[in-house]
Amino acid sequence: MPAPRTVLLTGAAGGLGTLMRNLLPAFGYELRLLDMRPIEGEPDAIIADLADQDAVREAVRGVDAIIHLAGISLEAPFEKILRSNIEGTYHVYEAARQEGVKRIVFASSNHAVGYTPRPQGDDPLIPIDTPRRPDTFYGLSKSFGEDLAQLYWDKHGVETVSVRIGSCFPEPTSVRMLSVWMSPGDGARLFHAALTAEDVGHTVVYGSSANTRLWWDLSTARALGYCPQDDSEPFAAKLIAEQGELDPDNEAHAYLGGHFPIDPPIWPH
Ligand code: NAI
Ligand code: 15L
Repeated sequence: MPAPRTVLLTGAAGGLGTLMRNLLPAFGYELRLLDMRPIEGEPDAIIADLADQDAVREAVRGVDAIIHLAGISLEAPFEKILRSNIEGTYHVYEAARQEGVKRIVFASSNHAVGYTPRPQGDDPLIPIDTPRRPDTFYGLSKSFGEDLAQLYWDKHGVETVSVRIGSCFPEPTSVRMLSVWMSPGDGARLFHAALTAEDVGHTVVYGSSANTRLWWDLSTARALGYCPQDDSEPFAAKLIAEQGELDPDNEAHAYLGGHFPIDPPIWPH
């Protein structure tokens, strides 16, 4: 597969989309941006809802690969998740099939496995083939996306790297995030590896930095050529002083998905 150059970035107006549209051009990509919201300073961005199948197909036409970030990024009523995350992701895959785009990087989430107990003490790291345990309708939609990716690989030869992203923000802001944080720089390195690795078929990886307090196994990401360069540990002392260590008796600290299984943050729109 020739290295992709032109890449459609869906969800480009969002938090992660904004970080990636600033970082990925340094790797040599020409980004085509799409979001349902306008993007300040980006007059050429495609403003389209993933519900509009024709608009999605037009947006995909002529690109070498897709980084699919668009969607509801927290818990929401099922009907909204269905429209943006389930039907919307189907529209992206169908457009890729119809337009001959052979590589997708799908923004899955740790919430596809959010009910998995977090490792404590000497527990082993959580493997990538741990059973799916979505913690919300949101997590369920990411589980669907991973299965959709598998179907489009097996049936149509569209390759995907599904990245179960931990928390990709400029800095970790909670003690849990010390374990699941992905620095923006490592996020860009992981997306670049996912775009350029050969013969990925459908590969599922966890998306995080090389955190000292890591909860999961990064080996499938490293096998793509991903070399994380960051670690959340420099933020640990301050966050622990403010918030305390994770409490084994607190249910909101018991699971990989943090408080999503107990008290999920709700999409505001
Ligand atoms: P965000 O909520 O900041 O951005 C999502 C973007 O998608 C928004 O700009 C929104 O307008 C757009 N969008 C939503 N529905 C759409 C639709 N139907 N059509 C077109 N555009 C639509 O979320 P964030 O943090 O940037 O996350 C991006 C992706 O990565 C999401 O799929 C999220 O589930 C996933 N993810 C992010 C994590 C993180 O730490 N930021 C962690 C795990 C997964
Ligand atoms: C996600 O999937 C969300 O999109 C993001 O906003 C964070 O809440 C992240 O998971 C997390 O688990 O911290």
